[in-house]
Amino acid sequence: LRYFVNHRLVEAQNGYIVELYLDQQLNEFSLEFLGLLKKGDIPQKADNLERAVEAYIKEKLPGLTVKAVNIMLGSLLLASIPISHLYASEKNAEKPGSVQSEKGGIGGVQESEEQELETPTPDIDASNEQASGKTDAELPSKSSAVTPTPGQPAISPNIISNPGAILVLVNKHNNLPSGYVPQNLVVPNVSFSFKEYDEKKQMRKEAASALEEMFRAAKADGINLYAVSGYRSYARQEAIFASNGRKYGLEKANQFSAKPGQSEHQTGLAMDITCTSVSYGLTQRFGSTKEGIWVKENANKFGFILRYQQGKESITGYQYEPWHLRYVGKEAAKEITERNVTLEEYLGAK
Ligand code: DAL
Ligand code: ZN
Repeated sequence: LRYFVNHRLVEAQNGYIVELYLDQQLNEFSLEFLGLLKKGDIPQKADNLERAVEAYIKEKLPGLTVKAVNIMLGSLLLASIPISHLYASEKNAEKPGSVQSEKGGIGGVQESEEQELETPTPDIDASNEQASGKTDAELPSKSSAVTPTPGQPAISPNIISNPGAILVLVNKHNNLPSGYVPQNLVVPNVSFSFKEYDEKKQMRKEAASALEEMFRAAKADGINLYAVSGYRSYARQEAIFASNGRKYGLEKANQFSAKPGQSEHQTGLAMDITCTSVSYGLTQRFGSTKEGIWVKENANKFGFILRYQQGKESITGYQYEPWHLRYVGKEAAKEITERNVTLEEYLGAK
């Protein structure tokens, strides 16, 4: 039984309060069963709930420093669980092999399966993990075309004041506020490389509709596309970048993986896509498949651009990513594509 369908992060001192949204279909009986309707009974009578909370955070928010968890039913706050309760039960569980994270958050107690899958074997030879479509991994290419620390700000980056704008520029110079969560996130009705619900299936409504339109048009042309990874929270990006940093070193990692606040995925306007012939991987080989070529030629008609182009690494700050689509609206997408410029150049900004 999946109790929680979504979450929201609220920044707190030295960590986050995680609001976990219960499935609205849970009825009074099940809430009572969970111990939620009896205030004061937590945590003694809510073991099930706590296990569900722990599992959710480990899976969706690995590495996050969690200060407290609020259980929500719609906008109703049903219970607030301080982290000490959850962590105490984790310790008592005596799981062999568990390692306490440096940050002390419950999410970091043991790296989740997904976390480990963020960094499979680079690029070629898509691993089984990639084929399962579970990974967010945007991987380093074998020979990186990115010169040392391109696109790095000499001074501290700007904090973006209009994070909700469709033409928002997010890069190494211009960072999203850590607490920014886009409005109107929905799961586009398209094929994904994996089945189960995940936060990363979401995009902002307007981008999701455009993606649906594009996938339909592709299919009509005999091109089958699969979505892999859309919206990512600041915390998720933090965990992904940390994982890539450990594996590849920070400088190399930052050539293909954004630091938290620097990823377009946090806007809900980006989606990574793939196809079967590259085993659902996010690899530069996608660019030479018939699907990748179709996307390069047609994405702009639906309001998308290929954000990280070959030869533009010193402007974008990232290696070539033929799989990373960014929604900018039809007008801008057309001009950007026709002029063969980056979003930075189009906006006349760094
Ligand atoms: N791979 C892109 C740059 C990201 O991590 O957002
Ligand atoms: Zn991407």
